[in-house]
Parts: sequence; structure tokens; C-alpha cells
Amino acid sequence: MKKHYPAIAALLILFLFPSPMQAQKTLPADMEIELHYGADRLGKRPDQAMQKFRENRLGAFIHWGLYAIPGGEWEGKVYNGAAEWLKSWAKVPADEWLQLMQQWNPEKFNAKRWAQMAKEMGVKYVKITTKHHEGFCLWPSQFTKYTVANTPYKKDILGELVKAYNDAGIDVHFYFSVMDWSHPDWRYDLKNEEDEKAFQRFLTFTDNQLKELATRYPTVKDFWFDGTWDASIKKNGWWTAHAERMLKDLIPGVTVNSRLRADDYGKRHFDSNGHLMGDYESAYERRLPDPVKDLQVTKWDWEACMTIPENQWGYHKDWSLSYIKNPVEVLERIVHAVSMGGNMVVNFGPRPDGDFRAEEKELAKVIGKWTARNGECIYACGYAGWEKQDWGYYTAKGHHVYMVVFNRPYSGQLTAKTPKGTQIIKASLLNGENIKVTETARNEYNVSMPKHEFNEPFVIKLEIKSSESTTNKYREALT
Ligand code: FHN
Repeated sequence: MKKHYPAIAALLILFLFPSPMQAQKTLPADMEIELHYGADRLGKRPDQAMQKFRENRLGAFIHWGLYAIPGGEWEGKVYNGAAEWLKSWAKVPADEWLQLMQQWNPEKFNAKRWAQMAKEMGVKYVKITTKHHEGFCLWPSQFTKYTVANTPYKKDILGELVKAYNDAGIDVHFYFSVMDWSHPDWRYDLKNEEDEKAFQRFLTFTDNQLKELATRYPTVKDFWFDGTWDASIKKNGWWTAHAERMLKDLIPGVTVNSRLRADDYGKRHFDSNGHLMGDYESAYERRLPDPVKDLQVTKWDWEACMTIPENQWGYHKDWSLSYIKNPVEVLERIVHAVSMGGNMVVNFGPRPDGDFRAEEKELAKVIGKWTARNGECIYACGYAGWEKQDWGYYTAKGHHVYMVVFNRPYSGQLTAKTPKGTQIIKASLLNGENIKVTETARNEYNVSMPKHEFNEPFVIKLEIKSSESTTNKYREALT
């Protein structure tokens, strides 16, 4: 990772990889440049905590802050941009925005009910916005006055949530925005000495808040950083490496997303040698990796996150302005992510009164009914390495491959093509009902449709074995 090589030549090569996607290509080992703040490791993290992160596969995101109160509307005007950015769309000065704290009193908030909802949905972890860009903290931070402690509600919402989710057996991850619109020392760029000084003070403040979170809530399993794309952070790559190390020293096993990191040259997510920084890639927001171009995703862990409307994370009062995904569309993205070896996090934006909107509750319920019956094809599953077919997605676990069928073929037959040397020896539904499977050619099978109708995506479980050579059975085509 830290080999010497004439930096100019190597950087020149980096310029040949202009797009972020292409920049994931690694340099030949002997051409790597020396980095002090690049990747800490090559390849996937092998420890148990990371394994748990990976096996969880399905998470929920919670975006909850002051922005829930106006819900996308400011001074009579409804903005259709992301509701948690309303301060910016409506150009509201920070002190005026933070006055919303006086209205923060979520009377219907019940952490146990939130945990129950997550449990019923089948999520294994919840990512909570401890502090979004606006700077308002869901915990009583000692380092700012913009916290729940100074609202009519007063109580530590984050603490209540951590306890309730943990009691329900659900891991808690902390979302943390480094960019903080409430702080006078926050800078987008560093143009002079004064900016530099202010920003160093800001980084100390951020360190203090992170240490505070890690020590107050030691069961937290992950820190998910956001708001790290500005020049000020990119010029302080050292700090991003330091923050990750500091958290890992405080909480052994904690995981950290790639979005935090910038290397010596301000290169983000992947360092200047093309190696992933942090523990998993977190750039897939409202999109999934391309299965062809980004097939390298199997080389590192990754997590995608999605909204239910097109782009609303915080509560927006008018969802009719946006296309709302239905539960099958959400399920398809979840399964698609798992089929490519990643995690999926589905976002919820609770209302200002502490309840969830009816549409979100319904969606969580429908997904939960499906995961209760079919979760076996999601949890602890990953990439099967089989050729994708039009009926849906494969996921894999041990000696089993799951066919998750989203598109029913009119022929009544599902085609499965196995990699060389792999045979299907049995097919069944998850309730154990047998499914007819016929070998039609070398490494090709017809898997019959289940006898009864499904009105939702269904799963066929294949038992597989790596076979001896089949050359005697099949005659090679003489072409
Ligand atoms: O600006 C934020 C946005 O509000 C939201 O929090 C998402 C979640 O991934 N992250 C940022 C944009 O990348």
C-alpha cells in the first residue's frame, strides 16, 4: 500500500482514469504512490464484527431532525427538494432555522414502538441521524447548545432509541454529518489563515462530539459519515484517517463507511492507489452498482441506501409531489443488492410528532410479511456468481442458491445456468414443497414453476454440488 514510486508518473496514470467509477481501478503494485492517509488494509475486513455487518444485509435509515417540523414548507411555499435541505432551498439563516427547536416536542414518540416496527419489518440494523447538516443533535451534546436537551421535549432521544433497538436485538448505526450549518467554524473551503484556524477548531469540536457519542453509547456498531465532500475536508485527509482510528480505538470492532475518508491528495472513498478506504463502500445512494461495470463490488463490502419517494430522506408533508415506490419495488432493490453481495438500507422520515406516516408503516408491514416468510434468501446471503436470468435474482449461502423470482415466465419454466462443475441436485420452495428440476443441457436446467399461484415474488431454493467432470455425459459440439 505504501510503496515508493515516482509520484508524478503514477499521478499521471490516475488522470487517465477520470470518472469516479474508473478511479476504482488499482494501480499496478509497483507503481503505487506513497500515502500517509490512504487505505489501512487491502481486501475485505475478516473479523466477526464485520461479518455481522455483512450478514445483516437489510437495514433501515432514520432521518429525523428539525426539518421534520416544516416538512418541506417555508413561509407558505412548498419546496419539492429533499425536505432535510429546506434550510438551504429557502435560504433560511441558521439562527432562524434553529428556532424550530422551540417546537421540538414529539408527543407520540415511543422508542419501543419504533423498535417493534423495525423488528416486524425484518431489519437487522437501524442507522439513525444523530446530527444532520442542520447541526441539531438528537443527544444532549455538551459541545453545542443545539440539542434535544434544550427543546420542550428535553429527553435524550438517541439514548432511548439505542436502548429500544438493542433490546429488540437490532444493531444501531450512527449517521453523523461532519458538515454542520449551525457551527460558526464550519467552512466549505479554506481560503486564508483565518479559515484554517476556524476549521481546526471545528475539527476539534467534531472530535469531541464523536468521542462523546462513542462513550455515551458504546453498543453502537457503525459510524456512517456524511457531509464530507467539501474542499475543507478534502484538504484535511489526515483528519478523516484520524477520526476513523479514534473511533476504532474507542469501540473495538466498530465499522466506518468509506464516505468519511479523503487521502493525502483529497481523493475520496478510494485512495490514489485505487484501494477502498474505510470498511465498506457507501457511495451507492439511491442507486445500485452496475452489475457488469462494477462487478468488482464483490471484492469489497458495500452498502446502498434508498428513499421511498424519489429523493426525500426527512419528513416531507406532500408525497404526492413525488413518485412513491411500492413494496415490491423496494423488495426488488433489497434482493438485487444482496444478489450482488451488498447491504440495503431503506429510509424512513418520521413525522414531527414522533409517529411514522401511514405509507411508511404500511410499507414496513408488507416488507415484514415477506421477509418473515422469505428472509432466508437475504440474511447472511451473497453473490452466487451465476449468470443472471430475466426472471429475477440469485442469492447464495453455503451449498444453497436461491432463485428469487420477480418476473414469472409465460412458459412456466425458469431457466437456470450453473457455472462449470456445479450441479443442481434438488429444488424446493422455502416451505419444503418439491419443485421439478430437469437438466436440459450441460450446466442448464429447467426449474418448473410452483403449482400454486403466488401474488408476490417467490423463492426457490436450490441444493447444489460441485460435481466431478461431466465430459463423458456430454459430447462437445464439433464446430
Ligand atoms: O445530503 C444528504 C441527504 O440529506 C441524506 O442524508 C443522504 C443520505 O445518504 N446523504 C446526503 C447526500 O449524499
